Amino acid sequence: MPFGEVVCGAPGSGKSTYCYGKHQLFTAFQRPISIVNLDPANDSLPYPCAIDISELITLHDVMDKFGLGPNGAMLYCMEYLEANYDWLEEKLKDLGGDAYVLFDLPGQVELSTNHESVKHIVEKLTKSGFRLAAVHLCDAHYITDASKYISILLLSLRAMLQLELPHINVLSKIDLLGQYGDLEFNLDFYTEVQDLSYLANSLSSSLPPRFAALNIALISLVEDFSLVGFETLAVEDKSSMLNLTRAIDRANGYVFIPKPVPGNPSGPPGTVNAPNLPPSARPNTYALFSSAAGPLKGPGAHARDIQERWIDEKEAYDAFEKREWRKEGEMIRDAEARRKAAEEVAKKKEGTERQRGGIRIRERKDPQKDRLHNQMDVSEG
Ligand SMILES: Nc1nc2c(ncn2[C@@H]2O[C@H](COP(=O)(O)OP(=O)(O)O)[C@@H](O)[C@H]2O)c(=O)[nH]1
Ligand SMILES: [Mg+2]
Repeated sequence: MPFGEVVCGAPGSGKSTYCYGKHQLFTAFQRPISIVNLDPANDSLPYPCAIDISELITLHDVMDKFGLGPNGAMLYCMEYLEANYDWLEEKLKDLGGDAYVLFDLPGQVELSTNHESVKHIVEKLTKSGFRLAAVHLCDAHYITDASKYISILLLSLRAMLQLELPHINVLSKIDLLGQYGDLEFNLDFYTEVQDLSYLANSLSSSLPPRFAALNIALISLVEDFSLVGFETLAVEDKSSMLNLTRAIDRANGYVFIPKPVPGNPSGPPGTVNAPNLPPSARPNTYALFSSAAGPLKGPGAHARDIQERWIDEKEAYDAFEKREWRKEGEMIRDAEARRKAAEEVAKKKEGTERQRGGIRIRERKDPQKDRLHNQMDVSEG
């Protein structure tokens, strides 16, 4: 059963970097992963790409051929991909039934908010058996300004309603947030989208008074849907990537698939085999569902920890991590030196043994000669 993520968000929000980071993380964990580049304007891809839309169509070709600008050409490319979905389907089949696929989308927001082609492609993928989640990246610095925050809330909400997938909104580049000065509220206010009426004051101070009613209307629109919340991401931080991965695994259902255990096809340790019972009565189901639906635990799982790590105590944490990396580097260097020294000793020992073995062979070589020697000794004596 193939799983996947539709990675969308504005240009520069970090989509391609996230795909590359996830590829590195999953490769280290030996989890399957393939990346499909669906951005025909992506000239230099940072990640190893399994399927590249530029084999089908490129932005430059469309611009040259039809005299379109970059935005029009991008819409044409997506419509062309939709019309030639068979091409994508064939290539995806080659990745196998257990593939985990990241779809790196172009940055034009209208593709995931109002244009229909991406929506139709996603529908076709879902029909063909893909379990997908949308991962919508928004640059975290937008939360430093109330009106920009409202605009990313609306954008995220619109993408959720348009794509109709399990949806994870992400504040990306959270490691840079400390650079933009103090936040008006704690980070969890923004990630959990708490009582937005607190923003009304900030909004009315930065906009003319005639917008006050509109601001209130926008705020209550977001609150009425009560759909938007944010995870956070600093792509180079392992625990941040792991927390996001757990949230996405829950959204697309990957967490419900027991991990294969080498040599044990019946499942992970402790699995009780009861295939004849209905699914809801199988003894493993409760454990599986309660761990999948329970709260996320571990370092950096809560917005308070993230605020401490990246905003309040960033310098102290950075210095601590540097010290830990240095220690780890020294340990690796020491271990390498010890390994080399042990190799040298083993080599020397092997050399001496070979020498000794050679003497023994010479000693044993000619017993007849020895007997003659002995006889000569006896006769001389
Ligand atoms: N500091 C920081 N920079 C990031 C992060 N993610 C992406 N970037 C940078 O943001 C820029 C745009 O990223 P890119 O992946 O090309 O964005 P895309 O247009 O959405 O694909 C690049 O310079 C990345 O190095 C992050 O988590 N932290
Ligand atoms: Mg990109």
